Amino acid sequence: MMAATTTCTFTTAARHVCGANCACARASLSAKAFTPRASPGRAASLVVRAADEKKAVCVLTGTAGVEGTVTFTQSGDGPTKIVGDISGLAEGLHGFHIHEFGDTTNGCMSTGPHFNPNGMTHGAPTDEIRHAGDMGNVTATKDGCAFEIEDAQIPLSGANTIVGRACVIHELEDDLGTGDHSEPGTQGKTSKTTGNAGGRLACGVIGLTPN
Ligand SMILES: [Cu+2]
Ligand SMILES: [Zn+2]
Repeated sequence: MMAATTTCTFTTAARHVCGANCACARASLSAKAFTPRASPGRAASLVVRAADEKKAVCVLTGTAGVEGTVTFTQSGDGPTKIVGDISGLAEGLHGFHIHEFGDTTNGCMSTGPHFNPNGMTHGAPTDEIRHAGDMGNVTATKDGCAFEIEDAQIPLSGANTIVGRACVIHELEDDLGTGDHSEPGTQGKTSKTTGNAGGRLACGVIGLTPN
C-alpha cells in the first residue's frame, strides 16, 4: 500500500495557527490527488476515489479591506478539509464560521446565524455541543492568515451540505461558547449563539468547483 498520507495529520482544534507549516499539508493533499497508478490492478479503485472527491470554494469579500479564498475538499463521506488564505486582518484571533445562508444581498449580515442543523448551542469545533458551522478561530499574523482545518460536520453533499451556505470571518476572537451570555440580542453578549466574535469582516458563498 502506498502511504502518502500519514506524514501530516490535521484535526479540528479550537485554534488554528495561521502561517504555520501549511505547505506540508498541501504537499500531502497534492500527493494524494496525483498518486500515480502503481499497477493496472489499482487503476480502477483510483478512478472511483477521484470521482468521489468533492471540492468547493468560498471567495470572501467585505467592506473592511479583508478578503480571501477558502477551499473545501471531501473524499466520500470523510471529513472535509479546509485550506484558507485571508488578508487584511488585524493580528490576532478571529472567529471563522459557516453561516446558514448563501445570501449576501445585505452584505455578510444576510448570511444569517451559524449553520446549526442539529439545534445545538455555540461551541468549539472539538466540543460535542456545537453548531456544525463552528470552525473556531484562525490566527492572523503580520504575514497574513493561512490556515488548515479538518472537520467532520461540514459535508459537501447530502442533507447537511454546506454548499450554498456562506463562510464568514469575524472581527474578534470567538470565545467558543465559554464567555458572557448575559445580554441576548444582536448587540448584546451572546456567547452561546455567536461566541461574541464581533463584526462580520468578510464573507462569501460556498459553491462547487471542479476537482
Ligand atoms: Cu460567524
Ligand atoms: Zn456557532
